[in-house]
Amino acid sequence: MSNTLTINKSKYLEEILINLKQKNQNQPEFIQAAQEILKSAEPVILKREKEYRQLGLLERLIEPERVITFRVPWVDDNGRVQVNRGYRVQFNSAIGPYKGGLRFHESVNLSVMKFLAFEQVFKNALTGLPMGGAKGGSDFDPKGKSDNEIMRFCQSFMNELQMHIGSNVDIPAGDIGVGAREIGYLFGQYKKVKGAFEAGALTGKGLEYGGSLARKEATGHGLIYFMREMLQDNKLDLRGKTAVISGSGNVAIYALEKAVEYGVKVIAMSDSNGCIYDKNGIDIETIKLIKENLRGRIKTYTQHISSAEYYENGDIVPPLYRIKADIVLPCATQNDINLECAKVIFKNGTIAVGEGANMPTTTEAVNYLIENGVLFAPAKAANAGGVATSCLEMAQNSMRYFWSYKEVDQKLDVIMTKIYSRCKEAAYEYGLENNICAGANISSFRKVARAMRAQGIV
Ligand code: NDP
Ligand code: 2IT
Repeated sequence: MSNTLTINKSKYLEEILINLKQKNQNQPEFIQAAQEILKSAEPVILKREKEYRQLGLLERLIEPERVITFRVPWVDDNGRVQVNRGYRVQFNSAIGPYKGGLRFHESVNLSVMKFLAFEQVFKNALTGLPMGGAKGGSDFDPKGKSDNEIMRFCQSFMNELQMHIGSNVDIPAGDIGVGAREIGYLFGQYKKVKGAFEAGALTGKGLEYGGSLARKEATGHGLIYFMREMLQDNKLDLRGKTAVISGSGNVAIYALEKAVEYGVKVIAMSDSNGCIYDKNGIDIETIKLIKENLRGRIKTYTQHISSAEYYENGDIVPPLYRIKADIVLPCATQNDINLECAKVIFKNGTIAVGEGANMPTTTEAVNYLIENGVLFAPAKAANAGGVATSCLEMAQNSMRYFWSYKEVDQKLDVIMTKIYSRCKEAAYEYGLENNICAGANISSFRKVARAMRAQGIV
């Protein structure tokens, strides 16, 4: 079975990769994401090298259409002025208005924003729905802030962002640190400043004011639908398998929920401090109580469930990845699974890794896992259910109507199933058989490239 590329080299691509590194020297995450797509797309690029060069296609593909950074001043509960940096990277609008989440986390910088926006371009293309790619956010740290501080921050952030978004322009949603509460405050301020109820300008809204049923669950549930397809295709079944999930936020919680529904025993979950292990299987209601209601830390799970143990992070391999499980679902943040982790995961006999988070696995670790025959579901395909359901939310907003939970969920299932087939077919077409990662990159690259070619040099 051939899982790696053995092809001629594209001179054009080689020049672009050098240029990418030179021009973005302090942006390691962006270089990593761009290199991965471009290298995977090499067989496609080779076929059309001359034409792409004439069109400057790759030069344009790796340069965001627009990068906006702005000051976000706000006043904390002690009356002190705080200043954060806000971003919106509008990367590519070849197949639709810009679309992508907002991240509030202290680690946010231009490199992180650009990598996420770049990934979003290709993820959105894979959904088959009309969305370009963007990402935004701030280096604001929401941990320990009061509701009023969160509200004042969101209002200040939106005072600037509103100039750059709109239902046909750019449609933000949530990501790390931005959930229902933040979207509510952001939408309220957008409505006030615009003087209009433009529901389709933000997604992930509350159900009372234009949100979609099943959006909250969509990324995690979609991940499990994708894993179901991948396993079935390899004559395997989710039922009876064990799993560990990194993170305990929106994506992780709903991956847990759907995994349990499919008969998977999830034995460990984590946050940025450490992980809990529960040999009886993690209790979803306790996790929801701790994370969604109390906004607490995962270690408090052991106060509710006596069979559980807590392990603090410390080693290069977080304790979560040392736990033996059939399935590993990284649902926290980027570059969580490094090569060392990948080696432990393989040694533990894991059969499949599914990326709920964006780029949670380093390039070396992805290559190692695929080369060693671990089934690998890449983020831009496996976690696309969130943004796809955001698009369903926009569709409902345009219709001024809403679908039932079942209707949205069924559409999500169909979308995830189709994404898997697209990846699989593209991989086969290029002789890469089970390499779903390469298939996802090739399929989405082709679609974006075709749309850019059709629209001329813009
Ligand atoms: P949340 O804010 O709801 O949860 C994030 C979780 O990841 C928390 O458990 C958090 O732990 C953990 N985490 C965050 N940063 C780090 C870090 N530096 N190291 C270790 N753990 C960390 O975010 P989401 O669940 O929405 O997002 C999780 C991932 O999924 C992200 O990569 C996001 O881009 C991706 N994603 C999200 C989608 C969505 O619809 N929300 C859609 C597609 C992808 P702690 O509380 O300790 O910080
Ligand atoms: O990374 C992602 O796909 C998201 N954070 C969701 C984006 C969206 O617009 O729903």
